[in-house]
Amino acid sequence: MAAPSYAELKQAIVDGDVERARVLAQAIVEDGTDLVAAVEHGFAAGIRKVGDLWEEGEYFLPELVQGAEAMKVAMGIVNPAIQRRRGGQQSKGRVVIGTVHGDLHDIGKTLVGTLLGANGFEVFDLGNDVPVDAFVAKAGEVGADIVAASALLTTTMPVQKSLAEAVAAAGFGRSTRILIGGAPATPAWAKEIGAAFAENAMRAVAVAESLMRQ
Ligand code: B12
Repeated sequence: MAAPSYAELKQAIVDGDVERARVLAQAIVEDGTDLVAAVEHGFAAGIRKVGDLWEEGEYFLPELVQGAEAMKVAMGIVNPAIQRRRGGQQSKGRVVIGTVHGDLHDIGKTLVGTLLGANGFEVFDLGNDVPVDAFVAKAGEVGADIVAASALLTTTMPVQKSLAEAVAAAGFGRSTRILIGGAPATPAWAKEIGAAFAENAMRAVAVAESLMRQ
């Protein structure tokens, strides 16, 4: 199979074609493609397009769910390969990441975890609908430098605040920083709850690196 183009990767997600997404993801893992670029310009561009089509009323729930499923399958193949390629590279820091309790949106969070991992962070991804206690327990267990929390619903944003409070109260031996994101989160909200903020996965890497320097 010739190396898939970014446009083909994007289209598989827009079409919600799970099988095609699987085949293309396997192909780029095997042919040595730059996986981070392929995720950003291919698969992630596809899911952003699906989001736009949904907002414009062109796509309905079945297409949305199907696009999300194709994205999940692709990332399930690409993510471990990114980690493997990183190999024994020294860790820039430990990040515990998840989507907060009550919130099932995990695509953006997974992208953030992927890019952090690809850029030298050790990432512990707890998935979605993660209770505050589970974040805190994992952060304590692995000695997290950063706890990163995603929320896509205005109704679940307050859980980011509860998490920031719980991490502060946990009394870890060193300062563990909170990093938040997700469509409704803003710099003002982050400031209010004492967290750092990044609006997308690329910025999350830069912000995490600057948190490690502080
Ligand atoms: C896909 C999707 C779904 C899928 C989720 C599939 C999945 N596995 O994630 C499904 C169909 C399941 C779904 C369900 C629902 N959804 Co929905 N969904 C979306 C949609 C269209 C796209 C989200 C997405 O994946 N975007 C692509 C990713 C790449 O972008 P992102 O998530 O924003 O992430 C980027 C940044 O925000 C940031 N980021 C994200 N997380 C983090 C974390 C950190 C630490 C950092 C630093 C950065 C960061 O970086 C990411 C990468 O660049 C959005 C609309 C939208 N445009 O956002 C609605 C949206 C979020 N959903 C919405 C709603 C209402 C729902 C439902 C309640 C619908 C319903 N009535 O059942 C349910 C909620 C279920 C639940 N309890 O969570 C609303 C939320 C409105 C609100 N203000 O609260 C939105 C905004 C749609 C709308 N306009 O009405 N949804």
